[in-house]
Amino acid sequence: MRPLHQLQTATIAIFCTAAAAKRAIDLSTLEWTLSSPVYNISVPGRVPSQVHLDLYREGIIPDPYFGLGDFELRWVTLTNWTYNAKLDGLDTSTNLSTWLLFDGLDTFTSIELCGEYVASTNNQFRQYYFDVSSVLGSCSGPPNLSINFGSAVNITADIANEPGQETWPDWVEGLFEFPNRQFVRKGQSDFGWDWGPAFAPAGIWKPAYAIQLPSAGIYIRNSLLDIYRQGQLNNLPPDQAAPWILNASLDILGAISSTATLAIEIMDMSNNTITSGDLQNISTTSTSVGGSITVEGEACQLWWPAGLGPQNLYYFKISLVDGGKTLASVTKRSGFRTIVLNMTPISTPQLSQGIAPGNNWHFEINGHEFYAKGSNFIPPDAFWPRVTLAKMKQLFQSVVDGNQNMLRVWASGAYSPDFLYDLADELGILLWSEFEFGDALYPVNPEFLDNCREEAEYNVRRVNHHPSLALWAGGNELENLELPIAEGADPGNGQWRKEYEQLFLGVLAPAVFQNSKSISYIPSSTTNGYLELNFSSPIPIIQRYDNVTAGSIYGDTDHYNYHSDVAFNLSSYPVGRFANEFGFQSMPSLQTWQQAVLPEDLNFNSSTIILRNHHYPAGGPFTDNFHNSSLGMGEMTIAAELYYPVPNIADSVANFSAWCHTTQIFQADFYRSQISYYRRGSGFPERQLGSLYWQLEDIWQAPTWAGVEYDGRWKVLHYVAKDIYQPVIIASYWNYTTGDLTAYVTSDLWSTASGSATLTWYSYNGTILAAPTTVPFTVGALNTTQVLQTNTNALPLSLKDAVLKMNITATGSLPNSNEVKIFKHEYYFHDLSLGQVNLQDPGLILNYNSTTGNFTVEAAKAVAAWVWLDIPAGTLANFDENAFWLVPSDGKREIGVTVKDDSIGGKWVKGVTVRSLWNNTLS
Ligand code: BMA
Repeated sequence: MRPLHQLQTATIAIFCTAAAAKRAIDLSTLEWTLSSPVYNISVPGRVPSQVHLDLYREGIIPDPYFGLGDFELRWVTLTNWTYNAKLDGLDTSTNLSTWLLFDGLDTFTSIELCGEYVASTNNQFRQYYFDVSSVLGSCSGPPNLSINFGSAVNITADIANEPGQETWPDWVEGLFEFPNRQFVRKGQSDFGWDWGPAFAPAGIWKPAYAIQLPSAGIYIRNSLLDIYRQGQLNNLPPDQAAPWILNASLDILGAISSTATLAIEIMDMSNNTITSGDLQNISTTSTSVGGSITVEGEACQLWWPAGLGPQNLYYFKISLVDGGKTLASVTKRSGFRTIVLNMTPISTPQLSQGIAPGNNWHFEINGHEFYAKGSNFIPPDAFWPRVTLAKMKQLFQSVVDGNQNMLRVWASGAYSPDFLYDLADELGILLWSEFEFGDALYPVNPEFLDNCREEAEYNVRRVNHHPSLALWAGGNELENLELPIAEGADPGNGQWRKEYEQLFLGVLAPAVFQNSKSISYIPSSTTNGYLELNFSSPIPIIQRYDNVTAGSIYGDTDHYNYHSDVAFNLSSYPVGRFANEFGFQSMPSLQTWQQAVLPEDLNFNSSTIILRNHHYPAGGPFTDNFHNSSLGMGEMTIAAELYYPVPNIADSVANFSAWCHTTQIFQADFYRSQISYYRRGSGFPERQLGSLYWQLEDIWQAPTWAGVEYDGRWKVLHYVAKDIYQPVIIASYWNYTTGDLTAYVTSDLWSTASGSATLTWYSYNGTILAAPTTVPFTVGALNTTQVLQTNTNALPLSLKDAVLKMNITATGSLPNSNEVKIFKHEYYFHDLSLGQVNLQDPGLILNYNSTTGNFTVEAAKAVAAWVWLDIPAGTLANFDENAFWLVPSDGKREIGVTVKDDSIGGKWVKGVTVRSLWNNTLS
């Protein structure tokens, strides 16, 4: 048993020294009171926190995540709350300026100091700062700071009802629990989503400070570091031989003198200076100062994503200097890399390689094409202030352990905190990041657009230095879903597209392009890319939309089909350059349900369980292909019944658990089928170079698309994705209508790999039906090669009785490594429905070896389908592999385990059980 791999010491990526700042009071140190006069509640509050968290801690409300808390606690959401504290510790003796600085207020507030109104806020994602010197000057008695939070649900309803307010055609706003989310700059999924609860929380959700400055004092409130190749332009592959340009700027409180300059020092991780110098081309405004410097490449090692090379990082100390004196400085940890989303037209050389015409749509790291393997990251909790570094380390370690190198940080939660980017920098996880707009169209009045601009600039500047930052996208499913709905409802009306472009090309694109040359931007997560990219135009991007030529391929794809009868019909999958989301729901494990519902609710028909599934019937224009009209519960049940023997176990809890597990098997199998299909596309005319499934993890305990449950437990999906995301894989591709069956070896290595595939037909009783066939193969870099072609109608066997085991051994090298490695993978081809085949008792034997800390499992009697080792409640651990098939001739398979959280001193080992699909047939 191994302890969880230790990450590098968590770094504080940003050290701020504000030499001349007199005082910075952390508002979390004050004694806060949270109150509601309406409900006559007054309890201690915290910063950073949210109302629900404080009420729960103080015993006023039960655990919001338990049972139907999502519905029962709406009274908390529908009222106003006040956070109040005495602002102790201020220096009132001298002539200082005093500022209140909030890194995040959620969301509608009215702020008062000393009983005097200071300001109102209406954007969860902005940093707010207010000069309160004059208010303090006239303060009688101890300064009282009071922040009143209005109900976001009520206020957005009022905004929606304002005379002349914008409206959209039906179904444009993806509606979940509370309507009108498009009118507020707040986490859109706070209003409910199809995988999450609707708490619409309120509170001072990020750190806050009172800053006191002498007249020449400076406080750095935000900063930008952009590292790019000389001559680089966004969205275009740069010259990898060009020197690096470092562009830095500081956003400050206080006054910047016109003689101030900037200096930079680059240090390695042991704080040894590598190079230093003064920034050139200094430009100063009243709120910021910036400049740039050229750095020759040799001094610095490149940063690579996981599996593609090392994650080299450096410290960059940027100092504001005047008259030989350092006024303030900030140290950021960053790295040298270029990452580009290449959407250029397919070139003549590419056409001659067999790539279909149209446009590219793939990422390039340091000038190399690579296969992006990953998933979509949603908010890890409905209440961000309780998301801990420890929990995120576990989750991101699972990402890397799962052979993933990219996450799409989905558009309708909150901008990720720096510590998440820090972890991603260390672990090599690319974060395709999105502005928080999704599944709706948005207002375009000047106030709203200004608010969005402030939000975008702050966040672009805050996170730009992270080498893990891979892309900015304007929002989720706008061009493939919301615009077509609006335009379909109102054909010929150009208003919707014009408004869309105002926000996503007119406001958000410049927020990226004016602050960063290193990051690409797309307006919508799913998109056909641009028709034209011209940086001398005021708006550099002209979008392609549906301006397409038949036979050409342009963009990325989004695929949801809840008709599970076609789940394994390969022709139902989209052909594109990159799959940015696709998925299906499954139930969480019994162990997870036990955290959130009463014992009597542990059954499929429990209304608590059903009501925690928020994948409701949606209706609207996409009822048929996007949202089946049955509930999510029905979709999962139908799929389980179609493809597997369904459990009918006398013990009702065991039966429920087996059902939950069976829905997970279908989910994982469906995703595996798509992932192998997309990956094979790397060697097909579509030159497909990415698979990000929906969704990495859960926000709470519920039936969702996640592969990792709320507490970090891996579902079947995460194991299966880990398997199919290995660098060199074999998979079968079956047209079950014609019987055509092929198998391909696909590799995402950057050099050729070669080896052999062994194909063996087994009877379900475990006997070998025919001598194995061995097929040698060579598979090129980022390519695929066929190792089997047959037709199942011509086989001298019945798929009811026979299963094909395919396994490969290949030698090759990982990118940026000369070490020769052996890659192994196996895959079973079987009949469409395992409910119809001749499954038999596999005679599974599970053992634990206390010397090695490993488990062994064998199928002593017959073929075992979907072998599953189950960890009891209370321990967070994952096996090296799980959810695999075994045949008796495999003998004992040894399985390592990584323990992440064990509160019972290893006793859980005795509680591990093993099952396979055969168990579903037992009563
Ligand atoms: C897409 C995503 C999410 C959603 C998921 C499942 O629509 O972008 O908005 O949660 O599919 O329906």
